[in-house]
Amino acid sequence: MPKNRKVIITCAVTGAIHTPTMSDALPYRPEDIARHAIDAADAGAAVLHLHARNPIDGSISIAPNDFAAFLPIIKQGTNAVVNISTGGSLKTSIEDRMAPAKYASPEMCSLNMGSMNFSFHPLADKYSDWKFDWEEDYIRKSDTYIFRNTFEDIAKVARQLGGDHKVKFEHECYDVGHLYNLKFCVNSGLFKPPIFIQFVLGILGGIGPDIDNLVFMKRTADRLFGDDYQWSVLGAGRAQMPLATQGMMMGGNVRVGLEDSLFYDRGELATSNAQQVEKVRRIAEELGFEIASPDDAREMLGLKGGDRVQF
Ligand code: KMH
Ligand code: ZN
Repeated sequence: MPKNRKVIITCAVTGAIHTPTMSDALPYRPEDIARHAIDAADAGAAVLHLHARNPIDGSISIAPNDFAAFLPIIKQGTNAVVNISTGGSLKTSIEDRMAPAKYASPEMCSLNMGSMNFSFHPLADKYSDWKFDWEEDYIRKSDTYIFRNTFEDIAKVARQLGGDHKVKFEHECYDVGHLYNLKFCVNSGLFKPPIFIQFVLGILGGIGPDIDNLVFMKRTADRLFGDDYQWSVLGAGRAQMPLATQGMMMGGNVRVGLEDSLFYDRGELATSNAQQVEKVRRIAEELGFEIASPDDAREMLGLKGGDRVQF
């Protein structure tokens, strides 16, 4: 009997897009980030994609201290792979964005594969009563943000985190051009197979969340990387579950979590990260796939191991 294909579920727990006003479920205190992460892992997430927040007002933080407040709790509570964002702020340098990962030396980090507009300003008009002062400005002004990820930035991350810390990257590709950027970097010797690509669909500034676009991204990646890559897909907002489902049927892995969508179903907010993981797991199992354990993910992605992190 052939074995069922294993699907890696990544859960992105809090991110840097949504704000506390948008959902009471969005975790920002360290104990809440840790609990959401552990519950998501218990529900089937093999990889936890993590950002930090200011514990008082939920604003975006890339301070290593704010990561240090939850990473040891997560390590105690689960064997899941920890993936730390290097894209956690749209306003700071790559050096600052790498600081949490340099402190923690995790098994994985995100690495964004091109500079782009990255905006969520249309969300601002949906809310009037903001919980914290920083939120409205942050959301409204995102129409001015340029998410800087130059070739030089990418090479710095590759050398310092990939080289020194043996981190494996979640290469976040928001458009087809980012796949070509990645190919250039692979040809330059910055990254070794198996590479792990996250197709990111539905961010304003990137490619739209259509199935045709997922097919286009996948075909392009097949042409560029052949068998030397693994892939996953995240659809922002309401595209999350449909694209995850389509992605699994096309041979991919999936990412869910409140970072990418606050919803459980159309018009219904999710109550937790674990709830989204449970849903995508149910869909995967109904489709006949097995869920990859953290150790399966380590083998599939060629990770250094949970005993080689620094937190
Ligand atoms: N929220 C994602 C669309 C990162 O952390 O490096 C973008 C993201 C970036 O995950
Ligand atoms: Zn992220």
